[in-house]
Amino acid sequence: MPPTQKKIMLSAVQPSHLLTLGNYLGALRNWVKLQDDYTCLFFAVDLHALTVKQDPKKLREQTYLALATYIATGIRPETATLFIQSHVPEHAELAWILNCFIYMGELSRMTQFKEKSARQGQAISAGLLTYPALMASDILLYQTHLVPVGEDQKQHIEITRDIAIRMNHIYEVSLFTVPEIYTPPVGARIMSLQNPMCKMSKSDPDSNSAIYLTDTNDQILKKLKKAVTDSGSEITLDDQKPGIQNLLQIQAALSEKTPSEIVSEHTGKQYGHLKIKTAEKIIETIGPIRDRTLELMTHKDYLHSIFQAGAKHARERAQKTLAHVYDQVGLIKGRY
Ligand code: ATP
Ligand code: LTN
Repeated sequence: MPPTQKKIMLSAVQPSHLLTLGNYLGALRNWVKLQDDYTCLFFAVDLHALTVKQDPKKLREQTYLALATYIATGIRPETATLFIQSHVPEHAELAWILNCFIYMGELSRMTQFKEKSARQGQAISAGLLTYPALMASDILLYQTHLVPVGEDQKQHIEITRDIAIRMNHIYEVSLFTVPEIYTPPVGARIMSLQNPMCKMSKSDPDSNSAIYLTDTNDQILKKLKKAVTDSGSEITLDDQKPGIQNLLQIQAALSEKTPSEIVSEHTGKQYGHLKIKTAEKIIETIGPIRDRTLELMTHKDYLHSIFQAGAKHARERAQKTLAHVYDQVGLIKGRY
């Protein structure tokens, strides 16, 4: 299909820590798989990362690292637009408008807000609450058709759709395309290696809970060996064994097989065997991505040139939507 006729696909990751195997299976590798069928925009949401406490130096480094990881996993910078959220000021500008069309009740019901604010104690930033308005802005600015994300982001895509429909209805004009979500059949929710009832999360303070995409082979093997499993010793598809289900999901996702096929491959084997095999599979996939990411991190000028060009291109698109929205809501034309 000629590039101009392709639909828009867009997604992003927060550079709030090192990227994880969950980010890879739930998001990044699906971007790679789908990239040829869409006009793609992928970015690092550094403004979103600020909703929880960040070390400025680390945030900068992690932002480079996120972009480097996108390229290392196979996103082609020649065809996809890669950029950093804060380099396109229209994201924050549209977010303000959207904030005026989202209800407090909707925001406070978000699972991510409830979970993250519970961890913050007294000091819960307003940004954590209004996070979905900025995310909706990220998506709606580009008239996006498809958003490939992990399962935990379903609620945020739903609220984005609701705002788009609401504003299109209020102004009786098509301000925004209503986006669809894509979640993968396997790997949409990888669980923590230390607590298989919780999602693997890059900001989990226990570094044994997650495989980072920059982990060495040795670290991967050690983390898998330490992974919390369940009582019993038989490898079966059983919801009462969440630790084992998680390892089966990871292996299935990495080998493009179903979890039951993985179970058959382990008939008569013990948990320890499953852990080693899972580690080997992770190393096989993550190893080359890690090496390429670290190599790209030694070429920051190259990375810089990619995300500078990406921001310029993204802004051209974003400005069109923002100008239309400003006009429709009744703001006097200024700089546009
Ligand atoms: P944080 O801990 O900072 O909230 P995170 O690890 O949850 O970070 P995000 O930046 O919020 O990661 O998510 C980036 C993308 O990765 C999203 O599409 C999200 O759905 C996906 N994702 C995150 N964690 C997982 C997981 N455990 N399994 C599958 N997909 C995941
Ligand atoms: N909230 C997302 C990250 C994110 C995003 C986006 C994903 C911010 N803006 C736009 C897809 C599209 C998360 O994964 N926590």
